Amino acid sequence: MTKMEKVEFLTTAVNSQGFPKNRSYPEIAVVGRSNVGKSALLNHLFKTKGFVKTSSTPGKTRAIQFFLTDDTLLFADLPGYGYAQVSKGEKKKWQELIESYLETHPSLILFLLDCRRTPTQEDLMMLEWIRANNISTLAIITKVDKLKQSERVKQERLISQFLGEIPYILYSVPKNRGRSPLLAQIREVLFPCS
Ligand SMILES: Nc1nc2c(ncn2[C@@H]2O[C@H](COP(=O)(O)OP(=O)(O)OP(=O)(O)O)[C@@H](O)[C@H]2O)c(=O)[nH]1
Ligand SMILES: [Mg+2]
Repeated sequence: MTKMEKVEFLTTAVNSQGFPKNRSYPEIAVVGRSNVGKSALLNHLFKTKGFVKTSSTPGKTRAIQFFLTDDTLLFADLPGYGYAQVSKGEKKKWQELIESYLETHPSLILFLLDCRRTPTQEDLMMLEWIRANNISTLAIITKVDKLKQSERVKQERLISQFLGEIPYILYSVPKNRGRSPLLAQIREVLFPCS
């Protein structure tokens, strides 16, 4: 179920008309600010390199990419918010796209936060939206390889205070950290009886 033995790219959506027609699978939405590591996390989870597009240029993912794994689970890689270098009109379009997707109520949200950063106003808006809509959420603190132990502990405390009751996992793609606990959590939330 969460073996990640088969990974298929399903479709790209720039608006709600582009969402997959078959919505009978449990869906996992990957959200967070631009450059936080959403696409890299999915490649790591899928054990695919370069399959999900990652970028050193923030704000590159301007659409939602949908993936189906093991014929059972749908992943949505959402565009990142908070990228300053885009026009107001474009920002509004992305925001509408993210909102229209989240309103379809995915089964689980993976809410990514960069370990080096203080959560922003937009992260707070996301958190409040998650609470208001009561959707199962797992936070992922990304890029933990980028901080020394002492700094990491400090940042973990700050971010966990921000998250409150929401559970979180520390993640690093190059150190191969966080993948197994994340898969275990996904199983527990989405397939509790299996
Ligand atoms: N050191 C390190 N770098 C990472 C990690 N995860 C992601 N990155 C790097 O961070 C950059 C951004 O990663 P992406 O996965 O493209 O970020 P994104 O959240 O998908 O960005 P948008 O699609 O623009 O919203 C890339 O250069 C990744 O290689 C990590 O765990 N450790
Ligand atoms: Mg991306």
